[in-house]
Amino acid sequence: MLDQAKRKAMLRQMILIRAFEEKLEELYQRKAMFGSTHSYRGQEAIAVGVCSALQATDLIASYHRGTGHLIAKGADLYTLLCECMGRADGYSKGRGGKMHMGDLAFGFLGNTGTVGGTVPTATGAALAAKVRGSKEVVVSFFGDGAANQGVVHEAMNMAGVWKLPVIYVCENNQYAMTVSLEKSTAVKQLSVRGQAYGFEGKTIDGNDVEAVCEATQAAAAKGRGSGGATFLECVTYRWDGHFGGDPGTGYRSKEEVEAWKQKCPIKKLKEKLIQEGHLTEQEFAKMSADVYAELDEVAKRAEAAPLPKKEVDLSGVYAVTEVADG
Ligand SMILES: Cc1ncc(C[n+]2csc(CCOP(=O)(O)OP(=O)(O)O)c2C)c(N)n1
Ligand SMILES: [Mg+2]
Repeated sequence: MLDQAKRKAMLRQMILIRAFEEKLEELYQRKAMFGSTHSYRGQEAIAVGVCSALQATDLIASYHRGTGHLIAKGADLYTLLCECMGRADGYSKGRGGKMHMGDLAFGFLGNTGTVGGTVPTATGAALAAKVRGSKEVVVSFFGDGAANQGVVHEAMNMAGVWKLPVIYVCENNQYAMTVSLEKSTAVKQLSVRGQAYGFEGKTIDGNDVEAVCEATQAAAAKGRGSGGATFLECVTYRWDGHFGGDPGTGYRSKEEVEAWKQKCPIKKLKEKLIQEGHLTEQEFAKMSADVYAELDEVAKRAEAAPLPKKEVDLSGVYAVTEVADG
């Protein structure tokens, strides 16, 4: 059982991630974003549950729907928002946008728009951790669509053979763009993908932040041990369209979306805490109001931040190295 302070911190962080996505949507609508948005609303329990089970030195790798992972792992909100808005103070100096960031200072290996692209990166980092004899664990976040990419299978096979300390967190939000899981995948549970490569695969409720945290704690303890990899299929739903310009209709019914909204991860934990007497409606309202107000302040600062200068376009792209002759 998680302690009450931790449960409340998880609730606050889920609200923060939701508020952040809503802020991005607002910025996108008034063309203040650099590139597109890929909302994480509805999936917050996965980023928060997983990252709250990790240590600061553990690493994560993410994908296009990645702002929740960044926030949960400890990104600075101002630097993150600046990057989303193409500002010079962003994690990639405003040159990458929300899909292309990385900062090892808080264990963030990076994200990319190439579906499945960071799964081998995470697996390689797990191999490095094993070779160095460190006790780091690496989490690889990806979607149900990515689970069908070739590189994902190649990486998982290596992790199985070499017993690497990696946790594959597959966020099964039921769709890859407009394609439902049942149209793209013959198996009912993606967790069998773990068993196929010789390690444990589990399907869990991805909207239950405590269940996600506990499953990750167990997988991390095993990885540190190094009993090898784990595949966690977290079943969830994306509330919004695939990206900012997609109304999310046409390929799914209103009833389906509504039914999943009833299983809101924030509502789930909030109601549990209230029922158990650890939280009141007033405390929850204050927590939410504080988070939204904090984010408004950060957004004001980010909007006033400078754009990148042309002269620094290539900085950080090339490294000067000594190359031996011959
Ligand atoms: C290699 C590659 N193929 C196709 C695309 C186009 N694309 C972008 S997102 C996406 C769907 C990914 O679905 P999933 O992995 O389930 O993640 P979700 O968007 O649902 O979070 C596709 C096909 C891409 N960006 N990269
Ligand atoms: Mg998906």
